[in-house]
Amino acid sequence: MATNLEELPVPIYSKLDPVYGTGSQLEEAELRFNILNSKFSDFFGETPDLYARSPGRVNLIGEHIDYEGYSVLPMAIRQDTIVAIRKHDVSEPEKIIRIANVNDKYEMCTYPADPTQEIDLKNHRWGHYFICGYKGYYEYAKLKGLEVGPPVGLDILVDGTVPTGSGLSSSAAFVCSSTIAIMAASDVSLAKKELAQLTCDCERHIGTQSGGMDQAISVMARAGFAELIDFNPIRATDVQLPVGGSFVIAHSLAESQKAVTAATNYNNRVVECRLAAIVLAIKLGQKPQEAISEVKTLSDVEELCVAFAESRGSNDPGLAVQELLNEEPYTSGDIENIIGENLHAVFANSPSSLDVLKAARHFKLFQRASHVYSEAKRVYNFKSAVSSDSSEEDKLKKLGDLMNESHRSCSVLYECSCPELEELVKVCRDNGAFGARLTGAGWGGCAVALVKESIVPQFILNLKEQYFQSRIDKGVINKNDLGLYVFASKPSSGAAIFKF
Ligand code: NG1
Ligand code: MG
Repeated sequence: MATNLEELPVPIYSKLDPVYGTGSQLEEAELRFNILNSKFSDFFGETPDLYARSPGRVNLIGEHIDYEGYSVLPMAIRQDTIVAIRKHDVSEPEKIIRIANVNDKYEMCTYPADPTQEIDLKNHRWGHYFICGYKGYYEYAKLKGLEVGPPVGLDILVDGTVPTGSGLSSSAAFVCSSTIAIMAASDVSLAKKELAQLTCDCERHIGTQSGGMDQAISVMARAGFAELIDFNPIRATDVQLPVGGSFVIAHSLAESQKAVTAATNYNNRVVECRLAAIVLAIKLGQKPQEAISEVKTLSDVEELCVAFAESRGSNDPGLAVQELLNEEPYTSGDIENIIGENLHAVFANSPSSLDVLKAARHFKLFQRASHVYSEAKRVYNFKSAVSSDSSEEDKLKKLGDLMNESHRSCSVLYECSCPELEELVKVCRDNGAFGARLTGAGWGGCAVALVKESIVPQFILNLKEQYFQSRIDKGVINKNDLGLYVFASKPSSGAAIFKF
């Protein structure tokens, strides 16, 4: 059943409890907002106009397939980013954006108010993520012909609790809360599904060729549910997880800096998938020039692959991959021979793809395409296992198996794991998880494990002992911060605006 919530705008609240509930969580939130308020006046000598919050997420299944057009199944977590904003009056002389952070690890960043400024990708600064949202808002306004007036100065204060570089989408939480803050401060509101698309486009200004999963869940999540997110058009369908199970998130402590490693990791995989799709299309009879201009993703050639599979009595697009692509990595020369075009010409309009070509030695088309088609199928199997009429225990086992298969595919075929994640996933399974896998882009960051609810406290203790203790001893993390690196999470709610 579709929620239809995606047709509504981001809610505006005058109190914290619709988002932060009651008890200790509410108390914590009250404290955060008090600190935000007083630091805001310390920094800027004024009070904010409003606050926007957007959560991080954990992806339960469907990794590295959103940018290939396939559905994914994440849930929002309670950790979020709050952006406090004050828009200067046009009469105020300073046309500067000042972005401060409650955490003094992050120095204040300043930018000109000019929304057409280029983001300096060679010099990564944390404030760039706000500018992504800022630029995106003005591009949207221009596209829709909105009268938004000349750019003015902005005072911004950020408070983020999503651990960075962890695969929990601190970046999307920041980009979404920034975009929502600048829009709300400008009295512009739009339906969540449009906002999800816009914020996805916004984050691409940082130079990663992201799919839209993180922004979609951050904007559209509903408390108590995971969401099946479909793309083209973006849509969210509530998924009620089986009772008796709980998702535990644990950080491998290997930090993955996606904005910095894009050319060899994330964007490299996007390029490999595109090349795999073009080669498949040509092998399945499409004219090379037509394939190069029309085929963008593996989902674009799914129909052709399925038709091929059907001629052999199957309906699995993976069969076309098995039979038509080589397991041996392809050199650029190999691919150019098949497609009859220079690779630099294929990607001439995408500077970040040209960076990938410069850095790549070869392209693993077989492995990447096999992962994508099989992972897309696992998402649907996960969704149907949840809604099947098996016992809750059987459902949990089935979900765990699918998570394990997903991890194996990420690790072996997509090669986006790392030694720390392998060790952590193993520790999770050894301690009784139904299943465990890396979550998010990988190459570091977190694992997610599905665990019987009744054993969660003991499970977390075991992880502390078997994975984290040696790292505490080596000084990698502080013992008192453990709660930030391993915790159980319930599905939390999506973006919201606060005006008090
Ligand atoms: P992380 O790195 O966890 O924020 C990234 C992408 C997602 C998706 C996953 C892999 C961004 C903003 N997000 O997530 O769209 O492709 O990797 O499934 O780049
Ligand atoms: Mg991210």
